[in-house]
Order: sequence, then C-alpha cells, then structure tokens
Amino acid sequence: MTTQTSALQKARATYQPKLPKALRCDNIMISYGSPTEPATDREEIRKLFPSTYGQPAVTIEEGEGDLIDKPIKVGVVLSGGQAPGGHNVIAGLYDALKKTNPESQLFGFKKGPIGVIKGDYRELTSDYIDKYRNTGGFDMIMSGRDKIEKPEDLAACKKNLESLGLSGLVIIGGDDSNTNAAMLAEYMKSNGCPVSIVGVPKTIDGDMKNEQIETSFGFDTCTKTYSELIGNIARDATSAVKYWHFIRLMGRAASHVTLECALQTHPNITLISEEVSATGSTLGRIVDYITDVVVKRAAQGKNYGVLLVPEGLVEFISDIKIMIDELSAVLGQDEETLKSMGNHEERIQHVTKRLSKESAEVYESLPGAIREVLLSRDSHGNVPVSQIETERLLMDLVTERIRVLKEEGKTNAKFSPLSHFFGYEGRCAAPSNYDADYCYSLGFAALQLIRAKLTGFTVNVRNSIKSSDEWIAGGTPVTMMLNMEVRKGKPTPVIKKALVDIDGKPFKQLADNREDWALNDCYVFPGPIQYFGPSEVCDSPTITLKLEKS
Ligand code: FBP
Repeated sequence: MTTQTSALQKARATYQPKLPKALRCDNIMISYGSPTEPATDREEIRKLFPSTYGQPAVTIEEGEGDLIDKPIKVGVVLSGGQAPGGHNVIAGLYDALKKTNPESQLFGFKKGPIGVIKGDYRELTSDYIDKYRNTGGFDMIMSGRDKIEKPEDLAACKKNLESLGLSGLVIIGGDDSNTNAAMLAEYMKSNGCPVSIVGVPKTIDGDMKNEQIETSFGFDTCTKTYSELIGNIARDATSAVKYWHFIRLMGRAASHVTLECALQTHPNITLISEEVSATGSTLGRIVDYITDVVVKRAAQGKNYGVLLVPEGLVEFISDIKIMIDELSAVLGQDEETLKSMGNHEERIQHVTKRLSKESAEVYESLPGAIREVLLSRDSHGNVPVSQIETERLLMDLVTERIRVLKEEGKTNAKFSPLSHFFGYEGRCAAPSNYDADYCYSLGFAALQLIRAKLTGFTVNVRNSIKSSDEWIAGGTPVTMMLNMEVRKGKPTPVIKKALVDIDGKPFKQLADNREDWALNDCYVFPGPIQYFGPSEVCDSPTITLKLEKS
C-alpha cells in the first residue's frame, strides 16, 4: 500500500515531544514510597494477587540508580479502543530503549492481546516507527479487545514472552486492559518468570484517573476534536435557526467527554449520566427536562438548539440500570443456552422470561434495536453502548411530548431534531501537543520501570498542566487501584472507573452556567486543534484537567 503524506503530517513528523526533566537525564533512579493497598475489598484482592499485592508507588528521579543498562528486549501491545497518542507511547518507549543501549530491541505484538497469546509480533525499527511519530491511530501494530484471562492464554503468553527473551511487556490500555496487565504480572511472577509487565493509561473516555494518574491519554485530543464539530454545529444551528441537534458523544460509562465538550462549547442542554444516577432520574424526567427547554426557547422564537448526551446514559437511568444488571446476570448464567439459539427474537423471549416483572417491563418498553444491543457484551463484560442510539430515543420521546403539548395548545414550538454521534471520528485524530508530549513521556517512563524490574504497575506522569520541567513520572501498583465488581454475573477484580464527580469543579462549572446556556445563545466555537502557533492556543490542556488541578 502506498500512502501519501500530507503537508501537516510532514511538519508534524519533526515535532519533538517534551519530556519531564528527570527523564531527560542520563542518570535515573527509582524512589520507593510506602506499601499500598486498594481502597476496598482488600482481602479478596490480596488473595487473588499474592505475589504483586501491596507494592509501593514509585517515582522516577534524577540520580545514580541500579537500573538495567545492558541490551534488553521489550514487547509492546495496544489494547482496546483507539486513542490519539498511542504511537507516541511506542516512540517514547523506543527512544528510551535505544538511549539506554542502542543494541536493545522493541517488538510490537499485533492486533492487541491476541498477538501476545499467539506470539504474533514484528520488530519495531526506527525506519518503521519514524513514519508514525505524532500521528493518530493504532495502525502501527493495530489493536484488539481480546482478554488474556483463561489459564491456557496466560500460559501461552508466558511461553511467548520467554521464548522471545523479553525483559518487559508494555500493555497500552484502559482500566480493563490494565487490570489484565496486573493479572498477567501476577501469573508471571508467581510462576517465577521475571518479565516486567507495565500498563499505560489509555482511553478517550477519561475514566482511568486517580490521585496518581491525572488523565488517560487521548481524552485531550478527542474532546478537542468533538468540540470543534459541536462548535461548527452550533454555528449552523444559529445560522439556519430551524434545527435542534441531538449529539451523542463517546465515553462508555463516565460522562467526562460530554462534560469537557460542554465546558468548551456551552450547549443548551447537557445530560450527565452521573447526575442522572445521583438524582435517581427516570427516562420520563429526562424527557420532561429537555421538553421544558425546547418549549421555553420556542417561546423566545428560538426553534433551534444543541443537546449533548453521553453514550452511556441508559446504564445510569435507575430502572434501566437495574434491568441491565439483571440481564448481565442472565447472560452470564445462560451463556451456552443463548449461544445455541438461532435468532434474536428467541433470545429476547428467553431473557425476558428470566427478568423480574419490573425489569421485563422496562426491557420491553425499549425499541427493538436497543433491546438487541443490550443482549451483547464485549470480552470484558461491558454493554456495547456505542451502538445504542440514545439520541434518537430521546428525539422520538421529546417529539411525542411536544405533539401532545401542541394538541393541548400549550406550545407552538416547531421541533425539527437532527441526530449525530461523535465517537469514532475522534479516536484516531492526530494527537494534540498535550497528548503528543504526555504519551511520549509515558512511553519513556514505562521503560524505566522495566529497567527497575518492576511488574504489575501502571506508569504515570503528574503535574502535566505545568511546564515539562515540573512533570513527575512514576508508577502506580495496579492492585492499589482495584476493586471487586460483578462482571458477567461473577465478582471480578477491576480497576475502579473514575466517574464524573458531581461535587467536583468541572461539574460545578456546568451546573452554575447551564440555565444561562439553556435559554441564551452562549455557544463557544473552539475551532480545530492547532499544532503550531502561540502556546496558549496549542498547548492548553483540557478545561477538566485545569479545573481539577487548580
Ligand atoms: P477503551 O476504554 O478500550 O479505550 O474504549 C473506549 C471506547 O472508545 C468507548 O468510548 C466506546 O464505547 C467503545 O470504546 C467502543 O468500542 P469499540 O471500539 O469496540 O466499538
């Protein structure tokens, strides 16, 4: 395949990402903190991770350390959904490896964790990596959602990592993939295999964050990409003055993407799943709220507007959530029976009978297409919410509500809604300067954890809203971030997702302004990501991160 290179890509290829000061030094050491524990479920997690439980958090500092500097071989794999900056993690890892010892080698496992299980890899050389520096996408080695879980998969990975002679494997993934990294680390260590397994926090959803991990990479670029599009749509809305735009945004469970886009663009209505859950809102109440804003704007002569809805909303609506939990248990228990059924109708009938009366009613009230999607789970047990057209469901319900109000003579609103879904459009965008720098630093730091023979860690870079001289890189033991959750009907260790904190500053900023944004046209049009130009335009992190760290 011949690929043409755009002028921007050529210019971008020469961009040298920034690194924390300690990582720019020739002498690097690891500083160890106190032993760590997870916030909850300690005993269960200790039992499941006897060899890697309780490790201290670490910081990478300038100084004389005893890190490995002989030639080593390291593997890398991309896991789960695409996120801008993945290629830069690999470039940072590669550059760190070559800086330490030019004879070291990097191998990329192809198509996600299945590549590690099958031993499908390629060596990543400078010629190959250079083509991908500062580009979006995961096409350098591709990604996949397979899970290294079954005993035979763990054994196959061990065999493949050992036969390649690897000192470390870097797993670039979200909460589920980093949990998987911890399971592999535990397996390797408890079987006397000294391969370091290090995770990198990736997901556009922005929900893998905590005290030590400031943000997951990709969140910055994708929210800026979606915000550009939302701004364009808001301009169209105020120009055509005839459409209501219902925009669904990616973010499987947490609403961070939607919240950040709202802070960047000031839409008329923003639904935040975590607030819906906290207030116990039903679908009916949500529809009432939207209808109220549509009617009030129409009374001012504004038959147009912009609404943002997170893709995970349905899972947070109280009655739907109970139904989905029951459904997950049935899907876990009756997996084989359901697989043997020929068509969806048969499956739908089977599960409906197994649900409680209330949940069966909720399930049956949903459109057929949504009922079908709710019957599938990805390899980690998640509902594939990106396939649920919540924006259309809301549009239909609001249309019906307005029809009734019109019949009753209570409004003369002209409601012409259009639907949009922004998800895949943002996941492979060329990384912003923030993501390019952050990712390169994460990759560079991951190598230092391997050189220190640490395993079962997720790499971190903190202080990232400051200048790179002030960034601090280190590692967080994965067991510290775990809790037990029911997945496919069974208690399972997983990294706790960071949902939107409705007492936090980013949500408060939305809550304080949304009445104004609802009725008055306060839209902001952020425009496209800028890679060259004044620092305040090109290097600014997300509003969420700035508010959280201010
Ligand atoms: P990760 O957590 O693996 O990064 O993926 C997140 C995500 O982009 C969600 O926002 C979205 O719901 C999902 O992936 C879509 O999954 P798929 O790529 O399998 O369609």
